[in-house]
Amino acid sequence: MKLYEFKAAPNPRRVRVYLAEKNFSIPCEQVNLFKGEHKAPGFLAKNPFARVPVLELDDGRTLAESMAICRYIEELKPSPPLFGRNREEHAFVEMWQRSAEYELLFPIANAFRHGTEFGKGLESNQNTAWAETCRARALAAMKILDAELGGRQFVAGNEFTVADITTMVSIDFGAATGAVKVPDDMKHLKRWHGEVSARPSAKA
Ligand SMILES: N[C@@H](CCC(=O)N[C@@H](CS)C(=O)NCC(=O)O)C(=O)O
Repeated sequence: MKLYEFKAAPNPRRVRVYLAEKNFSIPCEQVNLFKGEHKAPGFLAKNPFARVPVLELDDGRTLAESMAICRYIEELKPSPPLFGRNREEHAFVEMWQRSAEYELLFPIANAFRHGTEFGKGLESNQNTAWAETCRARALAAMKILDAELGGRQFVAGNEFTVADITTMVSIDFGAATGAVKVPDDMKHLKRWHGEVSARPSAKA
């Protein structure tokens, strides 16, 4: 197997953090998005959507989508379980992972792409009003997560899961790019962020 990824991008980091939690290593190849390498014919043959990460399987087939890649590895190495242990946990992890992706990661990514100087490299037609809308959506999602985390240790329950990975990577990307930052008064979200950031996998 081989993982095509880009160190500076948040979605590939989700897979890297996941692999670190699993203690599972896969050879990686960097695809530089700022140089447009994801739009070269060789890479488009692997993922016509021109996005990273992509996992190339041993038989040559390619699997795109961060969570599809993580699920594939989960079947290969079930322990420790990062998608939950039973029907109920699977469902709640799915809900919170998907909510983090849709309500946090996508708005933060768009606030970055449409509202920052660096984002111009990826978004030729920037729309700053859209960036502001996305920023407000991300802050609204953070407020909800802050309230949820007042009642439990991790995003989907009392175990660390892929829902924490997507949430942490989104928040870190928002902060690193200056697109959206967690407000200081969101104490539960900050407590949780401190804890997940202290895990060795957060360095991935
Ligand atoms: N849903 C996809 C999203 C992948 C994605 O958007 N990747 C970004 C990097 S974080 C990308 O490749 N962007 C290329 C571009 O915008 O041109 C996944 O999780 O795999």
